[in-house]
Amino acid sequence: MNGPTWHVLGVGAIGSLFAWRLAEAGMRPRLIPRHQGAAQVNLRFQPFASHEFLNSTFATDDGHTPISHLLVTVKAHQTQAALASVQQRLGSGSTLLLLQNGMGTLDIAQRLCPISACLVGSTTEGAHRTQAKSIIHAGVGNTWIGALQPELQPQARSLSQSWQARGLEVQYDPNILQRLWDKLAINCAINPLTVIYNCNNGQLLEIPRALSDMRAICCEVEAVMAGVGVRKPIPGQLFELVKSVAKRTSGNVSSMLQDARAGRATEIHFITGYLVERADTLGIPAEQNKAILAQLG
Ligand code: KPL
Repeated sequence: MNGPTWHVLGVGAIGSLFAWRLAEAGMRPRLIPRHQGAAQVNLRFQPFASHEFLNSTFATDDGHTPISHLLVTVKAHQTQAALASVQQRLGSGSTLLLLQNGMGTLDIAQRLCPISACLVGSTTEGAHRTQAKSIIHAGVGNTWIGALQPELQPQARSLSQSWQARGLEVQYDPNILQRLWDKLAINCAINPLTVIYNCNNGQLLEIPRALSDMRAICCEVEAVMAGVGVRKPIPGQLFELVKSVAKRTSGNVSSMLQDARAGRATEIHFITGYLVERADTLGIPAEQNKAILAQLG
């Protein structure tokens, strides 16, 4: 049994990692590359803690078949254009799973695909792509799936169960909003700092100024999360979470640093920008995050 065909929109590091896992689970994903072209693409993976590289060939999208299951892993700022390009092929029976950094893309998906089911996920897996286009799985993390609309929660639960049954390591989280905010906090406190200090995630823990910036960012995010009502403020808890992710993904080049080094647009407006917007709405000062947004935005 192959199960449903998953189309993967966004074949960066995380999209490729999940496409690879779906393929290993026998699910034959179809990749939707930015530019239509070859009928298949070859990807080269280095599994976590391995020196070996594995090669895999993936079928690409044919550009017209209706899409029943869509994994959205494009950069947050590419969501609008990427979804608009497949919108006509999504219907009332389609399921979208957004697995992206940042917040605000669910609103875009619901606006563009109002009759499809939009589920959300959060992952702390660390992966990056080298110049030679190899995907390096540099840090093992966790992946949660859920839904922000109560009526879609059973669908999110059954999706994670069916992926688990195929050996994929994902979990259903009935409180996915908390996970999304935790991930936003992680991205606010790690990604921009790796750009400012031009270092891998783990090196942030060794640079005293970076560490104190990280603490300040976490305090501000904690205050906003409390204001939004998603996390009871236990002082220092978020800082510990962020440090543990930086340690677990220490060898990884954050996605924002990969983008900055390649001269591409970054997700700063969907990460720090989103946080600052919420802080302003709630009247919470977020000076450290505002300074970062001014520097990198
Ligand atoms: O999400 C990430 C990213 O790089 O975007 C982390 C978890 C920080 C891993 O690098």
